[in-house]
Amino acid sequence: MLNIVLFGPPGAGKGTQSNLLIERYNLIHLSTGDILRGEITEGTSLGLQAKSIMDRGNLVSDEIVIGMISSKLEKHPDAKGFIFDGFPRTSNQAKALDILLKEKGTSISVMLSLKVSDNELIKRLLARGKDSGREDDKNENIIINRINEYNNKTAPLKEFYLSQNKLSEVEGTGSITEIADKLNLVIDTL
Ligand code: B4P
Repeated sequence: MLNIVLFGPPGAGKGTQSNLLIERYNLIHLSTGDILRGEITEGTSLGLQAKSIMDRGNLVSDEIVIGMISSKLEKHPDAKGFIFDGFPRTSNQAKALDILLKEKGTSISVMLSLKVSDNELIKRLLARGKDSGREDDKNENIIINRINEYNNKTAPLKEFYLSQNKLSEVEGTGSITEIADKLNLVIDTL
């Protein structure tokens, strides 16, 4: 199986690049952000709990997101592989993911980490906030909080995958196709 962790700060282009990678490699896309937003739209109790946390730019609890990923993995027993987009975001999530994949007899193939400057991230997210309706993209202070959450809780996961020899860092500034070409090159040489 080809199992990719697509990694990077908020607005790095994880969702954008995932959409290209799933087509090219025939993978199942698991975006915890999209799943959570789906729960909010449906008005589930999980969605209600998550909404105020996400609107402030904080991370939803590990227990909730690990449970979500576990049930999604079970729904795709015949998948050729998965793209984990926006997951894991904490060391507990990363450890849980390793265990869940081990139970399926597989493991993470690579972590593709997109590198983008803070100024570019803020610019991209404010631009998306103008028409996306996403509360967390509208206010610069909330975007900065998301970047801080990433730096404090999520960025250290690079060490976790580096210690497994699975980290590959890719420059995430440039055109969407240029970045996709660089990601494809890494995957094709695995
Ligand atoms: P996510 O939905 O994961 O969103 P994201 O980090 O904002 O975005 P992404 O990096 O995917 O950016 P995109 O491609 O869309 O998280 C939202 C919230 O959900 C979190 O703050 C948290 O509260 C919660 N959450 C999610 N997962 C969680 C977890 N595991 N644990 C706890 N909480 C969790 O790109 C952004 C913009 O840039 C787009 O407008 C795009 O068009 C543009 N863009 C992309 N590539 C570009 C390029 N090369 N050049 C210029 N613009 C580009």
